[in-house]
Amino acid sequence: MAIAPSQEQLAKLRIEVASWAYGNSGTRFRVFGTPGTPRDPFEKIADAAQVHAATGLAPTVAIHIPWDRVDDYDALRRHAEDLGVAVGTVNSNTFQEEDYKFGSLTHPDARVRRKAVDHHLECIDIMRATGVRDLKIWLADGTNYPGQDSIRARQDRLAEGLAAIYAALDADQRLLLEYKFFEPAFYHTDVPDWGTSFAHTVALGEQAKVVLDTGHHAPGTNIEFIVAQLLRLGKLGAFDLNSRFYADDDLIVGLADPFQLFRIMHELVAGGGYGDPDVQLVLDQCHNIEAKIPGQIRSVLNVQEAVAKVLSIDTEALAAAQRDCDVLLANDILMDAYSTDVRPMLAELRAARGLPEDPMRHFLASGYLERIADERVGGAQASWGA
Ligand code: PSV
Ligand code: MN
Ligand code: MN
Repeated sequence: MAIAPSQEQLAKLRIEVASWAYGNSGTRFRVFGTPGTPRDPFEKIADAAQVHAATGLAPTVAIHIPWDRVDDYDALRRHAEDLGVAVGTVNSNTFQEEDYKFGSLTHPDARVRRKAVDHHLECIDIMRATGVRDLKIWLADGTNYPGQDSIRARQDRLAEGLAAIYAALDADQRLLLEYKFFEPAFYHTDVPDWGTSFAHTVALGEQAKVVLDTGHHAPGTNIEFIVAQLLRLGKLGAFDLNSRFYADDDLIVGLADPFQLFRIMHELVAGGGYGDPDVQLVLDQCHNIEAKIPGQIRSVLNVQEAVAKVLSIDTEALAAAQRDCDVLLANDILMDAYSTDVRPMLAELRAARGLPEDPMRHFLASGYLERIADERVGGAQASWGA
């Protein structure tokens, strides 16, 4: 009942990886080090390029400012290009400075708000220097206690700050606003849900879109519904992909709930977002205990498998079953595609494109991990936050 997707369809997949996935990360209990961890943004990009070389799926690398601040952004851009990749989304950061204790764009003090806007203007300059289209904004802003600040006034300040940032964009650049339901603020968050992000991005204009991070929803949320809705509204700019068991766990995409990933990708394909460069797929993950580059390879392959399963859905038969209100048949058609072992077809696709048929084995046998462990001794290892 499942169909065989064309290689052309399968080959449209592009997944952006994020520089912070290659640095050390952990929990508030402990950050574990790994031999060979990058010491600077150049080394992070070198590691990310390995993921693309092994899979052909990850041609761009998101950066994070200030973690990836360098003196010469043109050099960073050239370095990426020399390694066969490009710099991707620029992520701002207004959550690690003392000034931002009570908020950034929403802060009651105009001086702090100005500082937060200026940080985004710096990010836009970096986008120009690196040839990047997208600015992604995730704010840690919120309050911990009822009455701490005016929820409504904070929305007004947020709208004002976002408008100032939006006004600085070039015509071919985009502002992507990410939402998250809680943490680090616990009583209220200033951009907690897709509705809030949608409202602000609509007010800003066409160049503003919503980022959907799969880990940023309450348990039980039907994320694929949000995907369908934002695509219909023309406002889904990007995904941050990861897995969660409890909250913002940032685990390997597709490992906690592969069926959810399939359902999300189904709505992406059904809504016309698959293969559309305006709907970016990005990994926002941290590898606390597993090896980072293999963790990233596994992640992009998980997304590829989910997409291949979705492309195996017999959409005509599904539409007919839906028209007939044949509940069980419709579900059967979907589940048949989900149960398809797509690994052989993906190995064929890779072979046809001159890629290793087994990217993970190929990478592990390449000696890259041993080489960086030898070479990158001394110096501070990069970590989530530096
Ligand atoms: C914090 O929750 C976060 O994980 C957001 O998802 C951002 O996308 C990411 O950090 C990088 O700033
Ligand atoms: Mn995210
Ligand atoms: Mn997150």
